[in-house]
Amino acid sequence: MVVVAGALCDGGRLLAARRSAPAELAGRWELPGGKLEPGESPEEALVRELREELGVETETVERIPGEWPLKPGYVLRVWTARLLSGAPEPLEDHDELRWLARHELDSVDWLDQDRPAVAEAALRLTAA
Ligand code: DCM
Repeated sequence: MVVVAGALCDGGRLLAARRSAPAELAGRWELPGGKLEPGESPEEALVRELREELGVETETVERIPGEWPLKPGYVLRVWTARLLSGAPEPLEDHDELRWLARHELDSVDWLDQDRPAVAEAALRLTAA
């Protein structure tokens, strides 16, 4: 099973989202996303998840190479994404959002499995 997550970049900053559940992950920060639904491409799933969780319209830009193991049977794949409209709000699954500049990326406690993708996304952060 594939879990997709988005490195949403805007104005040279990356969006970090603090999980509100489950208990063992609550308080840790992640790249927002979720599980594919039947028949969806990963990119479609990510656009849907970001709409549901954050209330924004986005488009995927590029896959960050690699995949990272989650619980048994699940892997994490990450895409960079661009904001098309809206301002992210923590509508579901998160209780706080922060836009982080490259030098601020270490200021939140990322989920271990998200850290390699965050490091790669940092290299791709541009002012665009
Ligand atoms: N997950 C993760 N990193 C992310 C997004 C999700 O490790 N950036 C994990 C947390 C859950 C699983 O994927 O175990 C499914 O996520 P969700 O509960 O958000 O659907």
